[in-house]
Amino acid sequence: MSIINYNRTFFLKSVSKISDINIEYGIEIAFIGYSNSGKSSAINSLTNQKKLARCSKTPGCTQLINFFQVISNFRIVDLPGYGYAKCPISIKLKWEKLIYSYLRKRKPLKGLVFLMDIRHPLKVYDQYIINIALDQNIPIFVLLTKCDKLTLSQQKTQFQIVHKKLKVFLEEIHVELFSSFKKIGVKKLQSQLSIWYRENL
Ligand SMILES: Nc1nc2c(ncn2[C@@H]2O[C@H](COP(=O)(O)OP(=O)(O)OP(=O)(O)O)[C@@H](O)[C@H]2O)c(=O)[nH]1
Ligand SMILES: [Mg+2]
Repeated sequence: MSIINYNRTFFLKSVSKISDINIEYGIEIAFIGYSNSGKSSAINSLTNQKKLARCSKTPGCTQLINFFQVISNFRIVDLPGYGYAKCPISIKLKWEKLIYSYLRKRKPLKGLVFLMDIRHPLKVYDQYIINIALDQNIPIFVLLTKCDKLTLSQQKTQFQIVHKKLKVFLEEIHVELFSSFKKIGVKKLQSQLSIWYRENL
């Protein structure tokens, strides 16, 4: 099976409310995870671009959903990260509402790339998101990000812990080690997105 060319992906729009999306056709894959988990970096690696999705060392309180177009009826979506401690509670609540309503209501959404820092997997919010995805029958592809921060044997241990825990909830689980810095797992991510795209055509 040929992989889609992701290199020509471009920024489409940002919205702060679901009702502003205004695109109801095509197929969408969203990147979700804690703030600072590496979502924007993963999108840049996927698309082989340096600054498509902005990456920051200091996670912020932005609450925008960013849409990128891969090809005419295929989009990737950078969801605002959750759990950033320094944001006021009012902003956190708004985030939750935005993310939850996106996951619950978004018809073109056909898959979630679920990112967790390999050093801190399966935190409280992660479990909420998994439950919503299960509830809505949205398939999940798990990336254990920043794996370059651990030794190979630590990576293996973390992988096994996550795999074992997720097996309890998910019938079909895909967990991959991922590093945007070392370009680990990028091909697997590209293949999975291509599979989801074709399955939903
Ligand atoms: N070591 C290492 N650091 C990474 C990797 N990917 C991202 N980072 C760093 O982690 C920080 C956060 O990365 P982002 O891609 O901005 O994370 P994000 O999930 O988009 O964050 P928010 O937009 O705040 O939700 C940045 O300082 C990145 O340089 C990786 O593969 N390895
Ligand atoms: Mg980001």
